[in-house]
Amino acid sequence: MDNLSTGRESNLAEVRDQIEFIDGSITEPEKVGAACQGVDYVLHLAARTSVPRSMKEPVETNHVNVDGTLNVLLAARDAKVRRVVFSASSSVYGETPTLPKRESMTPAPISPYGVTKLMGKIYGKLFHRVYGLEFVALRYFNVFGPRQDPDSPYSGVLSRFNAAFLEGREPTIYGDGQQSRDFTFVANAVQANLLACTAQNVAGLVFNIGTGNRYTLNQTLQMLGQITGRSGNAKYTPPREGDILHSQADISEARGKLGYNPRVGFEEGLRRTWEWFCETDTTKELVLGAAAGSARVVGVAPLSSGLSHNQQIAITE
Ligand code: UD2
Repeated sequence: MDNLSTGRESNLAEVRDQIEFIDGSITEPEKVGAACQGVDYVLHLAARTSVPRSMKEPVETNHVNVDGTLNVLLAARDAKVRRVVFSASSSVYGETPTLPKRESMTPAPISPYGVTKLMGKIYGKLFHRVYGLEFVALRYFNVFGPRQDPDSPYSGVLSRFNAAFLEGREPTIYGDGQQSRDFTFVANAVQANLLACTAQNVAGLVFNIGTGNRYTLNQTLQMLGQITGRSGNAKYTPPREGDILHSQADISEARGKLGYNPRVGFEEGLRRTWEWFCETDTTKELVLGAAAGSARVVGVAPLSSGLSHNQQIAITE
């Protein structure tokens, strides 16, 4: 179930004939209720992401992330699903200076987004205690990878960097670029989700899902420059409000209790992400992968058209 507020249905092309896709939002209780019928595990990844967006629009962020999560938990409880796996966030650690972050630290979010992710976990633990609904929270550390939508100013930084490199623009860095993140390739997050469904004796617990390393934005640009063979210059602008300086996960809990083992490191993940951006490059010509085999090219928009990546995709379908 997805309301496609980010991403697009064509991302599902490879598996589209093996799944049922429900176009809907977690803010619609009837749809969530229907989606939970006959289901064993709920992987709850729906959210209004972005720290700066939540600073601007806290009410909307709260509505989706808190009210929506409550809808999911109620529907899962009523449908007697076996377990809910919730996508929490490293943003709940806030400015706590200690690195790496451990699950035992007291959360201290510094953005409305971080607060909503903390609330989701608190609600889930409550549902486990009060209603016996099995619940596991995964605190992701900056997940990135192919298909991440680069088109919003609120998109994840690596999707924006990749898009800028592809289009020959200088990426924007908020601050001095010395802030660091434990960038986590999406395949690692998928692995964590699957393990969290079936691991024994973990209901009610929260786990950091990262790699245990961290890279600054400046280092990231340099690596992307090496991978792409293109210039890694950037435009520096003032830091964003609510931005955390450094983030790095201690993943020993997830290793020990879930059997989590991040197999794709940062550099390899960055390389795969860049390859995906190149394969789906709509700025020069349309290279439709096998995954989008049913799409029909009806026109090609050059970069000079000023159309966004999304609009360019739209004219191919
Ligand atoms: C937070 C969470 C992350 C996830 C995400 C969802 C932390 C540490 N991480 O990610 O786990 O929940 O929220 O939205 O709280 N930046 C630039 N240029 C750009 C875009 C971003 O310099 O074009 C900077 C930004 O100011 C920040 C860093 O890159 O310092 C990462 O930003 P982001 O929006 O990708 O993710 P972040 O860390 O807010």
